Amino acid sequence: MKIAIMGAMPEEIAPLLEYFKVYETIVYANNSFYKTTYKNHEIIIAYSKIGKVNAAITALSLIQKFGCEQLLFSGVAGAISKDLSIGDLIVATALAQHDLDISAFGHPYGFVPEGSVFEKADARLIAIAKKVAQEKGIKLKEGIIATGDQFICDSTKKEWIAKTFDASALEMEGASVALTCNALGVKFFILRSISDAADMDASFDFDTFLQSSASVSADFIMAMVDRLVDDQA
Ligand code: 4EH
Repeated sequence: MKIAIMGAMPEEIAPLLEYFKVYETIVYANNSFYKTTYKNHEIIIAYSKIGKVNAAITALSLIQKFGCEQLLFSGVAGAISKDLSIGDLIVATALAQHDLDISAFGHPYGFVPEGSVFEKADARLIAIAKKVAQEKGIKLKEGIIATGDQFICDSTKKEWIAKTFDASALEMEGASVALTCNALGVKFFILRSISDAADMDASFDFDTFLQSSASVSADFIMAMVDRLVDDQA
């Protein structure tokens, strides 16, 4: 089985590259892809660069160019839900684009014709994650993640996203990865560890906690990968 592990920023995949140590670098579509073998399975790791378009290009490359059959996203997010603190983990049950707006024509926020507001994540991968979390005694929250091409550092904007999409966390790539994977029938899993609360302190908190929260997410992804390859064996 070929597994893709994707992040948006170098910091989000650095712990994974460190874990695997030996990998081949392949340049494609103005991006680097890192190919490694783990317990007889091929794993391709990449960071997309920030934002929905970059993330869609990378997800599509991982699927169409590299033939990945499952995609795991690892990274950080801004918290919306009050029970998410810095370093906590959230897995997306569904994702929406909070900055997609043709409401002028009577459509709901996040909706375009022939699309849907929410892209659902794979139930089996979420169930595996819950099992892994339980076994390791790790707190793992499930919820809706809202995605948009904006770093949110404003409580009013955050509250609007919270109530419009019933979202628990927000970031800048997940929904476009979800849309890409669902369009191509590839199972995906979006995991984020909290780096900030998307409020007036967000940019400071983000800089402070990016590395540590990215590591929390990457560690959990590695536990997931172990489970996925063991299930296949
Ligand atoms: O990839 C972008 C990064 C911030 S922008 C989205 N990531 C981190 C998740 C995230 C986030 N997204 C929106 C964490 N907190 C968020 C928030 N709003 N409050 C960035 C940061 N540093 C350097 C360059 N770009």
